[in-house]
Amino acid sequence: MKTVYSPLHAGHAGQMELVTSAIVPGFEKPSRAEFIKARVESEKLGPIIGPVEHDLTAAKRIHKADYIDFLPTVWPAWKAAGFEGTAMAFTWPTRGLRGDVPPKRVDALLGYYSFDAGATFVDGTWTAIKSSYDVALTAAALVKGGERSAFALCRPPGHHAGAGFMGGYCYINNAAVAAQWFLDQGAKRVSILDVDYHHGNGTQEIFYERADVQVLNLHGDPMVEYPFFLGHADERGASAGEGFNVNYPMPFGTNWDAWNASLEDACVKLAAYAPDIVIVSLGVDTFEKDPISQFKLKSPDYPKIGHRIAKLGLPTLFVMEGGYAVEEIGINAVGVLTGFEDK
Ligand code: OKP
Ligand code: ZN
Repeated sequence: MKTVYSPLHAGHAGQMELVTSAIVPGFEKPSRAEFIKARVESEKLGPIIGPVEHDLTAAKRIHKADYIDFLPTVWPAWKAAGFEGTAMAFTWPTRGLRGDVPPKRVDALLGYYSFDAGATFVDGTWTAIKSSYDVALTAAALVKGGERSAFALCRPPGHHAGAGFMGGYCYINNAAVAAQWFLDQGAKRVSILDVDYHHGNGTQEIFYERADVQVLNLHGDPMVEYPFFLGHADERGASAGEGFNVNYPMPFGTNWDAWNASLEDACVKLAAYAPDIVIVSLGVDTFEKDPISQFKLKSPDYPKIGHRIAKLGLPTLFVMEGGYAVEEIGINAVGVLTGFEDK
C-alpha cells in the first residue's frame, strides 16, 4: 500500500491547548506524523510519495466557501492585529446569540467559525491544513486509479470539522472531502467508517441528510466524552439520509471484545450498503495508553481491525485522524494497515 505524506505538516507546531482547568502544550503535535511515517518505513508497508497540489474546489464541495476562504487569513490577521502566541477562539455564538453576523475581528471570527478552542493557529498552520488536504486527495486518486488501498497520512486531522466550522484539532474534513471527490468522479455510494475514539461530528453533519454517503461512527459516549454535543445512538440521519448515519457510542473502559462487536455490526451494515469505496477515518486513540482517551484497545488489536476491513473486499482509503500516544502511534496505525494487507 502506498502512503501519501507531506513534510509541510511540521509547521503546525508549538501551539497551546485549553483542557479542563489549564492551558498546556498541544497533544496534536508534529511527532505524531513522524512516528507513523517511521513505522511505515520500518514495516516496509510500501512507497511513500508526496502529495499533488490541488486548488480548493474539492474543499468547497462540502465546506462553506466563506469558511474555507477564512482559514488562510487567520494567521496574517492575527499578526496584523498585534496578537502573539497561539491564535485561539474564546467566544462562541451559542443559543441566544447571533450566529449569522460575522464580526470584523480575527479573534472573534475564530469563535464564529468554530465549536471549541481546539483548532488553533500558528505561523505554519494554514500550510499544514492545505498539505493535509492535498495528501487526502492524492491518496484518493490512487484508489480511484485502481489501487486496492492507499494511506493518507493526514495531519492535521479532519473529522471534527463541519461544513462551516473547525474544532478538535480539525480544519478541513479530509475524509469528507475525499468522499465527495469520489462521488464527483463517478462513484455512486461511499461509506465512511470512523474508528477514531472521538465521534466524527463534522463528518456526520456534512452527510446527515444524504443517502449517497453512509457514515458509521465508533466512539466514546458523548454523554461523558468530547465532542459531547453529537454522536448519540438515536442520530440515524434525516430526510433522504434517514438510516445512513449509524453511531456506536461506547462507555469508558471499552475493551477489544466490546469494541469489536460494534465494528462487526458496522461492517455488516457497510457491506449491506455495498458502497463503491470505503474511507476509514483512522484514529488510534482507542489505545489503552492514549493520554486523552478512555478505551482499552491493545497494540495486537489493531491488525485485527485492518483484517476485518479487508474482508469487506472493497477499495479502501485510509485517512489518518487522531491518536496521541506518540510512542505507539506508528505501531498501532501501521498495524491496521499491515493487518489489512495480510487479509
Ligand atoms: C481529535 B480527534 C479543546 C480540545 C479538547 C479535543 C480532542 C480532539 C480529538 N481544547 N480535546 O478526534 O482525535
Ligand atoms: Zn480522536
